[in-house]
Amino acid sequence: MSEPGGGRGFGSSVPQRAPWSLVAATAALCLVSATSVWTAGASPMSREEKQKLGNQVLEMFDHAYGNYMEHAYPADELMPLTCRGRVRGQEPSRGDVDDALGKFSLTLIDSLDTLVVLNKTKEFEDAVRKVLRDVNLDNDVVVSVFETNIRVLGGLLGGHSLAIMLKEKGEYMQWYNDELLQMAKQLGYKLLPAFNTTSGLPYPRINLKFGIRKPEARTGTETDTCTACAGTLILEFAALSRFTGATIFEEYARKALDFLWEKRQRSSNLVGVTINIHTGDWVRKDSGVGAGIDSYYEYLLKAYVLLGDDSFLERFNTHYDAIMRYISQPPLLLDVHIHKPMLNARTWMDALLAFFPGLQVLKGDIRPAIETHEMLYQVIKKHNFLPEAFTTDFRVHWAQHPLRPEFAESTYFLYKATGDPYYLEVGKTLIENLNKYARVPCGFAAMKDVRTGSHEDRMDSFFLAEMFKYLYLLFADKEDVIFDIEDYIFTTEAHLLPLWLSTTNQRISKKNTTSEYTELDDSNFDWTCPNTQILFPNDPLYAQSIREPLKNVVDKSCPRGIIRVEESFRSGAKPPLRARDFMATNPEHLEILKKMGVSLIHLKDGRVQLVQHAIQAASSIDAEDGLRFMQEMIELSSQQQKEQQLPPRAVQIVSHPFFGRVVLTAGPAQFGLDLSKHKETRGFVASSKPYNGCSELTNPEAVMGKIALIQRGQCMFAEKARNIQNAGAIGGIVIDDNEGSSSDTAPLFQMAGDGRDTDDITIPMLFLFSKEGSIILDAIREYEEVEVLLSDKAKDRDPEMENEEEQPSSENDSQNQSAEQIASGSQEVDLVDQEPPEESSLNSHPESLSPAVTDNAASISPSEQNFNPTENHETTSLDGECTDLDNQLQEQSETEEDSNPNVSWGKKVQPIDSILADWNEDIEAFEMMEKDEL
Ligand code: DMJ
Repeated sequence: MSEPGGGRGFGSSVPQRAPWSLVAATAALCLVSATSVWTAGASPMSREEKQKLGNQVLEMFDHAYGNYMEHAYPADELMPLTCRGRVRGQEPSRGDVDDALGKFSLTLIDSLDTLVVLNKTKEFEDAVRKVLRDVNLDNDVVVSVFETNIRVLGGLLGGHSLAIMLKEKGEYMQWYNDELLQMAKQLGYKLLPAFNTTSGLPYPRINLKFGIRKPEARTGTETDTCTACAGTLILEFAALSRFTGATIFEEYARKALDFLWEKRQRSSNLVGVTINIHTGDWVRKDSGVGAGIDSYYEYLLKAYVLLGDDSFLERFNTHYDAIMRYISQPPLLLDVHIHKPMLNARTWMDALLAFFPGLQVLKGDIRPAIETHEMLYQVIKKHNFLPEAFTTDFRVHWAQHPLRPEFAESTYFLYKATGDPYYLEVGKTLIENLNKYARVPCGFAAMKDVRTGSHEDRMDSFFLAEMFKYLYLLFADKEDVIFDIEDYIFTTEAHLLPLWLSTTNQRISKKNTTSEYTELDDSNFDWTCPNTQILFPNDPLYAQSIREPLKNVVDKSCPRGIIRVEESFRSGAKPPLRARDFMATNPEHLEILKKMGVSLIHLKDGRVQLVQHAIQAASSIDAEDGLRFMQEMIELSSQQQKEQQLPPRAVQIVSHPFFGRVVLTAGPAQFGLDLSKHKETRGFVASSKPYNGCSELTNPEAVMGKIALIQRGQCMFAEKARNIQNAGAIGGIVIDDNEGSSSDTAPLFQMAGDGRDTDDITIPMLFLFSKEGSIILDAIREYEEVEVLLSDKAKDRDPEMENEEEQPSSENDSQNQSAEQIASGSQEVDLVDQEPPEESSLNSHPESLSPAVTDNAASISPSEQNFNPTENHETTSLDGECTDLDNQLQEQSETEEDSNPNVSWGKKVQPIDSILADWNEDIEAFEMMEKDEL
């Protein structure tokens, strides 16, 4: 084994023509000199302030890690709202998301190298001992191969890398004898059976104890996997091979990569999102840089950096060229079809693509990195966090945010590349938002809905593995980290692997499939990490000058079609037809439709269906206009649909020790006080008697002036509301009687009236699923007096209290003070009013996406015809079956109380198969994100 730090370069395989490739090793190296050339722009941040922010990150990490260790360990993850461990099988299943959990103390392993980066060497030593003592890798549990590789194998290898570094320094870890590496090897062998396919692509899941296929394994029947799932193994597997000398791991990972490369779409050089692991056929042919593909690209470039193997760079550059040609529309990155790469596959972006600017820095392509990062930052400024998906005109498409680190990662790399203090300010905002909106007494909670500020009982392990590393390193000077970070490369989970591995145990036979297809010349290297002098030719304001034109890109966004309209106006050409202007009775419009390949089908029931066949368009420009028109039509219709729905509401616990920190997602009512129009209602809670609220209350004195808690069931919602209102309650919260139900696992719905006039109900009523409701009930048991705020969006806490709580006066204070102690400083919370949410739509669950549009045509066409736009494929009938989505919605409305036809999201909606097909594509994409990548 080479000496750490002994072989910083790439070994002899690095070509002479790329002397700069040494600086490509990490992004930090890429533009080191840029820091010193910076002279103006955003005000520089003082060393003191950077240190203060660094200390704040340390305190936040302690809060997250300390609560995990105290309340969750040895469970895989912390549930920060209920303050306990998430143990698979003991909580309601969240579906594929749970495949990351293998009963192997995931968060502890994922946090190992973070402890060293954050200079917590003593804690690292303790943590390693715990892993060696407690962690069992032989559980009868089916886990995701991808997640287990990046989080657990990567975590063990990152821990090992830093353990040997510390041991060599001579102070800590003197007892360490490669035990983490032995565990990593054991895990590596456990994952190998997944590769037993003819293609060499791994099965997506494996049973840690029984492997694949055997009946006991309960897995091995899958046929598809995502590209990132099959293509994100090489760093960990190669490191394992090189650390141990067992070449099989690197060989298997290379074989999977070789197969993906072979299968790329040859004319576009793009890959799809999902591939059949047996046949190699693309199952999903859309292609972007976010969910499902992201880290495949990342690993090609980083494999080159770590292993010094040209073929990886060649492949990366070939793909990168295609990405920049088809997917990159700065500042946007939009999915396309691999066979028709000029056509966008969707009109929204997902949050996972936020890692891409960081990768572009490593590549050395700074301009588009700055542009995309700036766009993402503006979305964050609007919603405090990056929603899981947002549209091209920056509306929230999927409102969840599980504290993902990708944006922090890109911010760190851009700062290293540009030295522009603007990126420090960005990091500061991220820290503030995390403390303000995600911090709860027992850790940090994911956002269930960035618009309402409501929480989810979830703190994913990647939050500790990645977020704190990148934030800490952003503010750290070289001397703040006890080793040289530039000797390591970050895996996709931010685990650290030493660059000296490039020259160790290079016994793998390399099959260079690349040159069969790509003619290599110097241009293949053109983009990669050029010299800093070329990037910043004496222009210290480089980054700022790129951001400037994008200053208001989000606030003043106009749909892309509008840009085209303006362009055509300037050029004198006729502007393309906009969906909102379309009238089915206007012959000129019908003519334009025809040119765009869009046909109009009059259905028997009087409705009209739109179908586009790009091939029938008069020209490729008309085909593009047609596609845009169809997309606009879908968006317009769904937007109108959403506008008819009530958005979710928030129940915020404001009394001690919560002080507004815990926010629960609540369903609204179609009757009673409308919280979006009125001020929020605040009050102490009291359980009604009878608890179901179905008859006159026997404890009016207890609920008088309070917010009554009532159990769901046995009578109509409106009846419950009348009974508690008559008893003097100022509001009501209906708690689901279905034990274990949660808005994590069930689509939210709105409570309907009882078919009678409900104007007499004047108090606000909200609905909580059982799990969210029990957080309030538990709080009553523990603290007796529990005060809540019912509103349309969680409100800020009192700024004074916030200062006391979140700006620790010294590092020691901050690290020793528990959140509860901090919070108990003030009982009086003066809540600040906020603007109502900007979107009136609700999509906190993919299932709640409203699928159809049919009743809204009046605003589009005076003829009150209904439109059924479909994208680019044939559709013949409107009478398609309801999809699962509709069935789920339907189910939600079939309870005894909610018999009103308007009760559940989208129930008013008439299903149309072609619209559903489009929405289903979105939903599938979301599901895939959950399934394959967290
Ligand atoms: C992490 O587990 C990894 O970064 C992965 O590649 C994608 N997403 C999550 C965090 O969002």
